[in-house]
Formats: sequence, structure tokens, C-alpha cells
Amino acid sequence: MGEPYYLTTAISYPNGKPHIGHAYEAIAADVIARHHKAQGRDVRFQTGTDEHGLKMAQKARELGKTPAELAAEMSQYFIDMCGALNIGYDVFIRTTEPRHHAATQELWRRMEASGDLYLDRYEGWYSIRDEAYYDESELVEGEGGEKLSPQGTPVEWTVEESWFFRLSKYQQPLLDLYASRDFIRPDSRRNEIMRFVEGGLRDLSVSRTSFDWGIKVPGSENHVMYVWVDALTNYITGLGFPDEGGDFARWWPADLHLIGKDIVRFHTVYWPAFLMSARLALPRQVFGHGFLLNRGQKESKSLGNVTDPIGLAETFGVDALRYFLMREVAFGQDGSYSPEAIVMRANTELGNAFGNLAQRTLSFIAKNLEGRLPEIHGHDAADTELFETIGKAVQRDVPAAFDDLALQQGVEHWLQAVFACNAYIDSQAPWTLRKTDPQRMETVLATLYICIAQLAVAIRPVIPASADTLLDTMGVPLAHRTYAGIGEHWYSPLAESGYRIATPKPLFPRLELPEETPA
Ligand code: ME8
Repeated sequence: MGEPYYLTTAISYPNGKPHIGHAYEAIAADVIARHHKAQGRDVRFQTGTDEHGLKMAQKARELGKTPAELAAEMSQYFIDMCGALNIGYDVFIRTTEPRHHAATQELWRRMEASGDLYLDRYEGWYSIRDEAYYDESELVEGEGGEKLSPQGTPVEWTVEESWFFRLSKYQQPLLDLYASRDFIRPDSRRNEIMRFVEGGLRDLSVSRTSFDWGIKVPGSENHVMYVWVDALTNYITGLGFPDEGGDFARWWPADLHLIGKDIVRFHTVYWPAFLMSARLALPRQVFGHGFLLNRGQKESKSLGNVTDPIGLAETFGVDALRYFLMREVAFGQDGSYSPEAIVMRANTELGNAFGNLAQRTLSFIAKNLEGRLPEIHGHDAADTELFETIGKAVQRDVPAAFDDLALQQGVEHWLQAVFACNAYIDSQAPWTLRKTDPQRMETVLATLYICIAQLAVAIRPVIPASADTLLDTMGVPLAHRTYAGIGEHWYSPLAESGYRIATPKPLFPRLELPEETPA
């Protein structure tokens, strides 16, 4: 069994249906998970829903439901989204599950045993939307002069009895952590967090008495835990904590928490401090990706531009959407999407560049060799050069970029290799060789066959279903669908086995812009 690799997404608030940001994060995490599997790692991928907190309680009241009913109903939409987008998670966690209550209460007890929890009174500016307290100095002024959180959400002056976590005690250990390794990425977020922590940390209010939709504080039953204590613990609940053997021993600490830029502070300040307090190992890395904007604008109900990601996948195809999101946006930065941009990328890059390459080659073989795999009659310099170019992309550049979470760059390396293959087919012109030199034609087609399979394997983390359809058509055994495996000797045994290829259906049918933008 390969090296363990554990990655997580944020757990989503199911107080509304999934939006494009949720889809983006899930797809990016799925690409990373599949990439590590293609390197032979033993991957564990967890996602889920964050079901407690005031926001959920209020939404439920608004709808005349209990919070538990709302959570159960809405959580299903997130599970369905994962299904629709081909997200191959291993664990979907819901924070209302009994195992999660048990794990969170144990974490609390351990923080208490470290002397890091004490009871006091809390007064401050609280944003329900962000589920966070803010300092007066952090507030900004709204258009009507009202006070807003730094995220632009309304805040209320709130006073309550509360348990506090001694966050102040962890200022130096946290700064040491940031200095010692690449804990926070990208660098812009790391700098932001370092400045925040260097400015001094105040103890954190970690319980509420004003509502009861949450996990009870052990021994203090009128308090429920601050939703972020509860939410962050999901990452160890899914591994069976408090049992520290089994899955926990195998996969903790996490290799990567993938989250959006708005919740980096919770993951890189609070979470490692809680873990240090509970004497548990710290995750290796937190990556804060950017936000996705709809034609450059934030989606909101009032603008009426909220997009259903499942609708997008239905309109354009799951793999076209996945490819677009990874290709279009520099991972870590904000990006924008529109139906025109999705259609453009899918048609030019997936359809014309890669799909046509495979289609032309395979149907030519099906037609002219009756599906028999072409024979190799000695390679010439052009073949060797193509093998080198493709090999370098597939074995080195694409995986190295994905390893580094430079997802867009990985896709670009792949696309360059596709272009090289297209240049080869045009210069070798197998359709001309058919009459002049049938042996050379077979060698050229075999060269293309091998390279196309390699290209399919390299992009498989991004477009798993289409890549597998192609590799199935080509008869490439499952065991070879890894970066290393596709560089091995599989073509001759396949050809010798008498494998025959049928004329394939186009992989990426040409997309048209829908009459109306999907809502
Ligand atoms: O924050 N583009 O849940 P959430 C890209 N429950 N990513 C976006 C986005 C956008 N437009 N909008 C949101 C929460 N996200 C907490 C997390 S984790 C222990 C608890 C990202 O449903 C956001 O940054 O509001 C977060 O990573 C994820 O979607 C879920 O957001």
C-alpha cells in the first residue's frame, strides 16, 4: 500500500443549496486526490456539512422547520452535488452525527486538561453571518454609516457568559510554526496571517448560552460550543478520534486542508492552537484558494445571479466544467466564469485540440486497419522527439505542478503536449503515408496511440470520466492508468493480444451557448 495522503475540503454550511464556490472547492480537492492516487498514494479524501450554529438555527426558524430537519434536507444537496460532479470522496461527514459530538467533546476535555479553558463574560461585536466576534478596530462603515464586519456583514453588540480559550498563549508557538515550514499557502495569505498574529492574539470566546443548536460543553450543559470549535474538529472525527489507533494513526496529521480565502484565519490560527492545546499533531498545510466570481461579480440572491453548479454540469458536461475551472483560474487567485468562457475552453481545448486528435487517430485505425493495432517498424527521430516531449509532460511536468498545487499550470503543460502531438500528426500525415509507405503509416499511428493514452492518463485527475471512456476504448488496462504505469510496456502486449478498436464516439461533442444563461 502506498504512502498515506489525507486531504479535506471545508465543510459547507447547508443553510442554502450548494453554489459555484462549493463546486469549485470540491472539484479542486477531487483533482488533487486523483492526482495523488495516480502516484500510487493511499488517499483519504473527506468533505461534509457544517450543520450547527446560529446561522442554521435562524434559517430553520425562518422556514418553520427544526434545525435538524433543515440540516438533513440540505445536506443531501451537497451529497448530490458531489455525485453530479464526480467527486470521489471517501468520507462525507455531518457535524450532527453522534460520533462528531463525541470527538468534539473529547477535544474540549483535552483543551480543558491543558488549563486552556476558563469561564468569563463576553462583550463584543458579533456577526451572525460570519459566526465570529470582531474588535471595534476591525469594523468598517457601511453605506448608511452602520457598523459592518471586515467581510461587510452586519454586526451586533452582544454580551454573554462564555468559556474562553487561551489563544493568547499560542502567539509565539504559532509564529514559530509559520516560520518553520510552508504551513500556509499561498504566500499572500501567509503574510496576512503572520501580520495578524504578530499584532497580538486575544483569548477566544468558545461557547454560547444564547441558543442551543450545537454541541454541549461537557460539564456546562447550558453552553453550546462555538461553531468553529465544532466545525474544525470534523477533520479528526472522520478518522475515528478519540480512538487514536486505526484510521487516525494512519492518516493524521492531514496533508492538506483545502479551503477558501475567507476562512484561512480559522484554519491557521485557531485550529493549530486547539490542536497544540490538545497535544495532537498539526496538519502539514492549509491552502486558501480564491473566490469564483460570476462575470466578475460576487453571486448573491439580490443580484439574481446565483448559479446552480449541477445545472452548469448538466448544460456543459461535468468534465467540461471541471476542466474549465482548473484551466481558467490560477489556483490561489480569484477567477471569473461565464457560459461563453466555458464553451470557448471546452470547444477549443478539449474538443478541437485533444478530442479531435484522439478521434482522427482512432477512427483512422478502425477504418484502415480494421481496428487492429498498428505495428511498429522501427522509430525515427520525429517519433523519439514526440515520445520525449510527451514523456516529460506526463511523467514530470504535469505531476510536479499538481504536487505543488499549481493546478492551472499542470493543465497548461498537458495542453502543450497535446499541441505537440497535433503538430506531429500534421507533419507525418498518416493519410498520405497510407499510399506511399504503409509501414511508416503504421509506426506513426502506433506512436500516436501510445502518446494519446499517455495524454489521457495525465489529464485523468481533471476529467476522469472522459479519460476513462477513451482509455476503455483504447483497451488500456486499468493497472497502467497511472503516470508511471502508462510509461511502461503495455502497447505491444495489447497489440499481440489481438485487441481491436471500434470507431469511437466523439468524446467532447461541440458545445453551443444555451439560449438562456442557466440559472
Ligand atoms: O465557511 N468561490 O462554509 P461555507 C470559491 N462551514 N469558494 C467559495 C466561494 C466562492 N465564491 N464562496 C465560498 C464555511 N467558498 C464553514 C467552513 S470548515 C471547518 C467550516 C468556499 O459553506 C469557502 O471559502 O460558507 C469555504 O472554503 C467553502 O466554500 C464552504 O463555505
